[in-house]
Amino acid sequence: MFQSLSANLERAIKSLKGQGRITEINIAATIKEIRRSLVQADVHYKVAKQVTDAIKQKAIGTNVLTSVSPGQLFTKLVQDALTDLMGGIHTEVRLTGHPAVILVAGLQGAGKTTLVGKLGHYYQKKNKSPLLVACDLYRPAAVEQLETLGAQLNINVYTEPLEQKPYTVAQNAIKEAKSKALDLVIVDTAGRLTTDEEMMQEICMLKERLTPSETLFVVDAMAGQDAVTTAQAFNEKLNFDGVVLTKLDGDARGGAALSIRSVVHKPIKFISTGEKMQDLDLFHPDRMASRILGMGDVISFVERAEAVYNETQQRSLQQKIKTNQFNLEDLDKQIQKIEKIGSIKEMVAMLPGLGKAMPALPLEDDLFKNCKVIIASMTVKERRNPHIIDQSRRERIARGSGKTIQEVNQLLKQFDVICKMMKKVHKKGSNLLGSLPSLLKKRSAS
Ligand SMILES: Nc1nc2c(ncn2[C@@H]2O[C@H](COP(=O)(O)OP(=O)(O)O)[C@@H](O)[C@H]2O)c(=O)[nH]1
Ligand SMILES: [Mg+2]
Repeated sequence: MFQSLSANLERAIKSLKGQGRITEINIAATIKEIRRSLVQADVHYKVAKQVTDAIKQKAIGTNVLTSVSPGQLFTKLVQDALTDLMGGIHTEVRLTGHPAVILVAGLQGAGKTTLVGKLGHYYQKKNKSPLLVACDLYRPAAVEQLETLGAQLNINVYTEPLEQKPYTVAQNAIKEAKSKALDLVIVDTAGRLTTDEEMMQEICMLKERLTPSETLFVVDAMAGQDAVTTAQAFNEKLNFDGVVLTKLDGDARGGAALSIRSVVHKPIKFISTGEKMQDLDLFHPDRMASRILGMGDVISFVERAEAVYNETQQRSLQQKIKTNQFNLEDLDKQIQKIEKIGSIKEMVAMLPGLGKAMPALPLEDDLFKNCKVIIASMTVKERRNPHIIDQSRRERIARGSGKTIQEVNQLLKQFDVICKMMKKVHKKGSNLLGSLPSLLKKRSAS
């Protein structure tokens, strides 16, 4: 995410290192570089100037403590300025009413329908019972897309024939939610341009009549300044409550994330970082700022890990390790869990220091694919009793998985190493993968 902005800011701040004192003269070049980096990331020139003026003013008025270098101090000042620019603190999504209603709007292709699925998934985990409503009645495929997502997530989807009016469908959906005691209705709508009067009237009317507790505007972060302009135009007509930025996993430069708040005066509430249903995070300005400055986002990582690991499963895993019963079936399950947290690339980017090294690392998302394919070709008995896998079984597994015998051998060897490692970690009183969230939390809190 925002790799070139991160690299440019870091370079700008580095140029200050070694300076014993902060003066207007020795920070001038750094300030200019920071401004240039922001403009290059597609932040509006005026906004970039406001930010760097604020940094400059604070920097000059600050005494450098002996314990921090001017570079460190500057990093902190930039982080604070970016955090402020993005709104300072996280703004909650408001869910009031029975059921609570979330209305989702935006341009075609912004990621609305995907978001409706993601929100359903997100709130289901928070013990809500959502109903997804297909109100994009202009394309049959849009209704099917939502139905597919609903089926995949095991969430109810409300649909009606395409001839219906969106308002009627949404209204009936709310009735249905009430009768089934579902407490959250998430309404998907058709993509529209702000220049299309009729379509804009339709969404405004939908909002007026449904009185949603949250109207979210979805926009593709890759559009940069255009995303900001579109948000502004939508907001003038629709007066939405918050923004969801999508496709931050792509090569968006950062301009939209950084400027929307200060230009449109509406908070970003969620960010979407991929096509999978779990690729959704709450937007926290401070975490985003630290991510931009290459300091990672441990807290979001921990939140995702916590959503995947539950304590009971963790204890039973611990028990298995203790009694030498950890087997290939368990390994397969662990791999699936790690994959649920996010793509490997995404996870690495969230961890401090690793993000920078990332472009150099050949991180493939199918890092575990070989393992999974080989394990899938084993019988249940083999998975549960890896020690019975002799040469002839290895040959059969290799044939079945389309892998070489060496690859099968390698997996089994790795499995042995993993088991030994886990036993060691376990002896030290820790509990392996599941302890990662709490370990990281401790570290980030200290
Ligand atoms: N890479 C990436 N793709 C996304 C993201 N959100 C949505 N998409 C993809 O963008 C395309 C359009 O999404 P869709 O939800 O149908 O957009 P809509 O027209 O606004 O409903 C689909 O192929 C989605 O899978 C995201 O955060 N990252
Ligand atoms: Mg759609």
